[in-house]
Amino acid sequence: MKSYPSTNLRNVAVIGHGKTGKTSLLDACLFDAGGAKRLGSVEDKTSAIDHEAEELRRGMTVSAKLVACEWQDYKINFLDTPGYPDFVGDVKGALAAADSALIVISAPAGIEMETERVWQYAEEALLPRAFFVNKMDREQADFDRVVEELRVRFGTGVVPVQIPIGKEASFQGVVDLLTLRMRVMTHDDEPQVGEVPAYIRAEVEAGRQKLIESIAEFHNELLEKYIEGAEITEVEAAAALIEGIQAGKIFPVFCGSAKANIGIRKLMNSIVEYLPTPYFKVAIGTDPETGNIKERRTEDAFSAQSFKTVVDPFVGHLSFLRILSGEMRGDASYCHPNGTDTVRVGTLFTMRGKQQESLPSAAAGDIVVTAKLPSVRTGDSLCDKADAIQYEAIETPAPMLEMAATAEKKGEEDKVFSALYKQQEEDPAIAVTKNPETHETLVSGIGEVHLEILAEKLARKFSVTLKLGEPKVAYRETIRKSVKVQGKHKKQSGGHGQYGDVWLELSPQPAGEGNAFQETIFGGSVPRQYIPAVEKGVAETFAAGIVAGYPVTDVKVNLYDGSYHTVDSSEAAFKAATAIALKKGVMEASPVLLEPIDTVTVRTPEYYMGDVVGKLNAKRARILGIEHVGRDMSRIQAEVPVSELYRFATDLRSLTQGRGTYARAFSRYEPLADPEAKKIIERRRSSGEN
Ligand SMILES: Nc1nc2c(ncn2[C@@H]2O[C@H](COP(=O)(O)OP(=O)(O)OP(=O)(O)O)[C@@H](O)[C@H]2O)c(=O)[nH]1
Ligand SMILES: [Mg+2]
Repeated sequence: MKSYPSTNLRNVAVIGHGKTGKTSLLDACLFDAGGAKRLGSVEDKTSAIDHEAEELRRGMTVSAKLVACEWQDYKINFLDTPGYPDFVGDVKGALAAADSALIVISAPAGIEMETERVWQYAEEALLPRAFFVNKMDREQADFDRVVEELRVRFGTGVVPVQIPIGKEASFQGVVDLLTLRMRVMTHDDEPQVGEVPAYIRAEVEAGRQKLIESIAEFHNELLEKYIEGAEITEVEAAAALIEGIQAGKIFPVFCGSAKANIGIRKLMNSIVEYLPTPYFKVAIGTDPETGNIKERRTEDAFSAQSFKTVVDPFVGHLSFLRILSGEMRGDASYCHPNGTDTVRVGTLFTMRGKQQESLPSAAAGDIVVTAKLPSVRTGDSLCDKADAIQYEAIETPAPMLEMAATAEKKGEEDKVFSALYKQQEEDPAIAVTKNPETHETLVSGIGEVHLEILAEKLARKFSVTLKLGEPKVAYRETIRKSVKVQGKHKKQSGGHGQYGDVWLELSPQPAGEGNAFQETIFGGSVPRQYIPAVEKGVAETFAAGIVAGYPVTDVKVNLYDGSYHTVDSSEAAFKAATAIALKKGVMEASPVLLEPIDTVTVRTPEYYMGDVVGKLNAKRARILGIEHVGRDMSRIQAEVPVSELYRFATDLRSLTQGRGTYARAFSRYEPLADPEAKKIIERRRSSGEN
């Protein structure tokens, strides 16, 4: 593909609720732009974009794609994104790389759960936004109703710039309200392009009038002219419209049908005309040496940021880069301020969904793909050596669901975990940690589908089977009162005997202090050389646990008396005696189980706040506070036992129509009351682990 100058580029993130037809829309764009020989279909599994096995199996996008379309003398870099909320990481990456967002709406369904959420992400990314009302060919498609809904939810800046001709089965084309040109599909599939016919002229005129009114509302000069009744030319209206869109005040609405390939060419024309070029973008970063703020413009030295990484044993390591300034060339070396290395870039590519195509070079504002840069992670910067700049990392969503990871096949642990780390490079929303207390490897992600697909990807790409299960809770044991106990280990029948005898005083330490060991032996009742063995015995017995096999904590042990035998005493005998004393002592000292408690911060629409609080209460939570944040959101702070938090992500999603999110952090340990404590002790005993 040839390279396009910055002014002739458009970078558009295509976002929206699942199944609204984002991928189908881009299949149609690709076909109309000559980038695909036939019109791909998600339904028939012939999409040029959704092609990964996990996508074909489910009929949904799980990973963002670059879909470059050459349209007239422009290149539109579309970024297709998943609608399913577990893949929000890819949506945010795409928004970071784009200059505008196209929000796809299903005409029969109108605004859905994710519509509001993606709108908010695009708003936070300060991107101009436009709507595409898709599926106009479907029953119950009602353009006017959808527009009304959008205006109620997102304000009067939402303005249709097209109107549909016909609807449902008879939907046949769209009229552009500014140019007053239309394009309709006729029965023999030959498009008819031209002036608006007489029978819809009145409707079109009314739509145009409304459009001009709306544009004028956001443009003082035009408003004056409008009030005076002066004529507003098409050029004036278009200029004001573009200004309003780019300022994030006007949100144009387009419509069509991806499946019937109607309205798609007009959409691409409008994208070229109305949506921003990257030419004027000013990127802000810092000097990696001094940390001072730096600005970059199109003509400055080269800089780029990676917004997505693909790791695949067949395709290799692909980095998706957004060029923020200067020109990028293939076969060149660039500075990589996030690492210590200089990276050597090979061929530059663009992608039409799954298909790669090489590029001779790429201008500022373009989106390119490079292979074999394993040190470059998502969010990293690349730049000219002479004038280095580093951009702020791209936000990764906080994981909400944590599961224990093991290998299905014994002995494959290393293979599974190394595959897991590789996949994490591709998907930074996955976190892999090790719990030092339970010795489990934990994998966290956004939700169940996210982790399910992770396991499927590991199987397909690395031929390993990852097993996911409920993580063990890291309970602990402690005591409530002080006791004195004796432990005596004595075997003296025949041969070399064993003899160890200790008196220990166990007492509770303040919570969180940990264990302590002390000796106050007087007169050598336990000889010096055996004291380290006693201390070691304490550490080992406490680590293995006594009541239910969980580590004993916050206990002070004082070795204050004992006895020995000149021949039969040994380190091993004193260790054994210590274990006997502790097992008896802890059981006598009012032992309790401690459970970990997390502080949880939930964000939910206010409307669902009551249900969420109810759910938290059922999970033995202590509500610390409820605050009003933003327009209609609540923030709930609570302390919740870790054992109750498993699958909370799933509960929260179903309670809040997918709009609630939460973050958690370890707070402290707290005594666990019966009957929970009894249940855990029973479970542990019956599993034979203790
Ligand atoms: N009738 C009709 N069906 C459509 C249209 N566009 C898409 N579909 C169908 O809607 C379903 C979902 O389409 P996709 O393109 O996969 O939707 P998506 O928004 O990419 O979905 P996710 O990737 O899951 O977010 C498929 O069965 C499409 O065939 C349309 O304009 N008209
Ligand atoms: Mg899709």
